Amino acid sequence: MAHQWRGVLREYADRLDISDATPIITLGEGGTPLIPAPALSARTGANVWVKYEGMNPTGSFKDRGMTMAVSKAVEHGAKAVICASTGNTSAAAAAYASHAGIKAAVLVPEGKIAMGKLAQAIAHNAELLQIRGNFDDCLEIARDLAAHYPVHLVNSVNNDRIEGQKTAAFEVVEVLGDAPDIHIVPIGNAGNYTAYSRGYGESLARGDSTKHPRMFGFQAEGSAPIVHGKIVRNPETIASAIRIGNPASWALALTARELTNGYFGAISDTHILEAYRILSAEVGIFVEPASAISVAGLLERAAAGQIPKGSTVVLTVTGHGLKDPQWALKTADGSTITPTVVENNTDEVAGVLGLAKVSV
Ligand code: AN7
Repeated sequence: MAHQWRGVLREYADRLDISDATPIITLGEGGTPLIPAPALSARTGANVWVKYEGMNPTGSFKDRGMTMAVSKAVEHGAKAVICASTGNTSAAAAAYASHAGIKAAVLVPEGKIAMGKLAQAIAHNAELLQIRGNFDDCLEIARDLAAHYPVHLVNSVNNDRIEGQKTAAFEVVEVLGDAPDIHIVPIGNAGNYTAYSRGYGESLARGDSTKHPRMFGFQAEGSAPIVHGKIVRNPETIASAIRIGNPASWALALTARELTNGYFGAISDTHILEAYRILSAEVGIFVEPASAISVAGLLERAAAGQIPKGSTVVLTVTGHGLKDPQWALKTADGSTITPTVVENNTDEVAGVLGLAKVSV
């Protein structure tokens, strides 16, 4: 009989703070594929793997943390959860809250989240409010509400989120048989950077791996507070998921970088979109722009001579391309691709495809 993956709380029950009193609110998250990327290995000389987190139930890595956060919220008697979001957290919060039969309220920056994510939150029956401000403003309000009203905060300032997300590192270690040499993630609030670092640290302590990977994290150039060491008041990037100027897990990320001899870098939107295209066209993996920054970061570090030949590198690509597909249809000069229209006729189609007829 086929074995069905049971979601990260059940699969890793022994490594999470859950008990018989914890209701397991799961949509089967985790167990995502770790995919070899020969085209990226060829470009860099490293042994490159892609952890495809878009394969989670709501299409992003946020599900790993949300199963934990919503399960613990329900255990504590919460009837409603709240979060601020650039889109993916709100989609996950909405889905897990609806599954649990509780309410979700989500605050998003007006006009700045991808259509797919907006649709998800509404489809899953969340109370979605667009705030006239950016993500950082939304988070401040969400924290304020959680402090003074009966709503449970499920942003990654809630440690349960980080705990759930650390399971991705466990999966990588199980598949590779050890930790990689380098692990690269996008950075928004730096929650995931922190979570992987914790997961790898625990794997090492258990004896499941022999080393801690160097953790590399990348922010978009117009939204790179950690890289530049100061809050960005008006963050800008086409990678809307990581348009964050004052990361919630900033301090934790600095500690994780120290611990792992890690690295933080900034990438331009142009290079993000180039990497986005390389990943979809040469590796066959479709992600949203924020996720492609892991690929762009790899290529930038390789060009700088900072990726040793033959080293094992894992890139986490955090969200599915179908959430924000418009970027796939844009050319480098910014115009939109319109597929060619052809008459309903085989010879016409063959002509447009440049096919010459074979004689039989
Ligand atoms: C696709 O949904 O912050 O550094 O509110 O959606 O752990 O914040 C999303 C973040 C990377 C950054 N890739 O992760 C939100 C939100 C994608 C994301 C990140 C996000 P963190």
